[in-house]
Amino acid sequence: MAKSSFEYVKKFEHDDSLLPNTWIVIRLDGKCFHKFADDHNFTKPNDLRALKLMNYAAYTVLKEYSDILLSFGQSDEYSFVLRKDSCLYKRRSAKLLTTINSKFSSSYVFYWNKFFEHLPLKYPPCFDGRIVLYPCDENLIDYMKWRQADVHINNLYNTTFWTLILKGQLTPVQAEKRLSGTVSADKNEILFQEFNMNYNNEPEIFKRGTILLRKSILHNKVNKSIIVDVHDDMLKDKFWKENIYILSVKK
Ligand code: DGT
Ligand code: MG
Ligand code: MG
Ligand code: MG
Ligand code: MG
Repeated sequence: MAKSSFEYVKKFEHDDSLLPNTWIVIRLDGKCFHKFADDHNFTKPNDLRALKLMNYAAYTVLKEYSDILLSFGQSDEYSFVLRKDSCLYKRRSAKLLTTINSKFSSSYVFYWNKFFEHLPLKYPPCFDGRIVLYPCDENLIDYMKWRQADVHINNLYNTTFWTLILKGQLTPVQAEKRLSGTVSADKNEILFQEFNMNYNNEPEIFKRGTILLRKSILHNKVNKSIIVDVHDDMLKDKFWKENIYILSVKK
């Protein structure tokens, strides 16, 4: 069939393929989830249903895209790490970001009721997304450590803040004042001395977020790859020593 005279418009599209042989990290984050959490009565500071829904939406993404080796989620965000040599969508940036975001977002809505049974979804949530490239393993590992360190800092603050309000009868303004200028050790002390709470005993999913990774298991004498969720400490070298194979898995 002859080309139409309109076809020249295709030349206006630009090549957005990502640099070869670099780690591709795609991070999604809920838009205005401060409000979304309030509108859907998420428990404070952590809502287990919401975290599990995020994990499940990410799981559907990993199931679909075998090039994702590892992912990490906390609060309203999820990061997906694609293999360095991935040729998925010819490494086209927009295609990767939009399809993965779309798969995640629609799964979040599709599986809402699986986790929030009788609570209706009041409006369609929205997630932003970005792609960051990391040239070496060290940068990628530091990225993962950075996101997990963020959970720790936020969760210790939020746990102490909401304990002061819910159990200590402080107003949010008073709680904020009480915590201003405090370091981690001070917050641990407040929880322990005033509320008999040992922060170390808080659920791992709250303190560390969730890592989704692929593990090979023997099933009926056949090697099978499964996706598992763990809450390990990525800030410790032990995690990377034990799991470094994830980064070098051959296609
Ligand atoms: P953004 O990302 O700039 O559009 O704005 P937000 O509001 O999404 O801010 P962000 O992403 O920095 O922080 C995540 C918000 O999500 C945080 O303010 C509280 C809310 N959130 C996330 N997980 C939970 C939860 O388990 N329980 C409650 N109550 N709120 C949560
Ligand atoms: Mg944000
Ligand atoms: Mg957000
Ligand atoms: Mg966020
Ligand atoms: Mg099409």
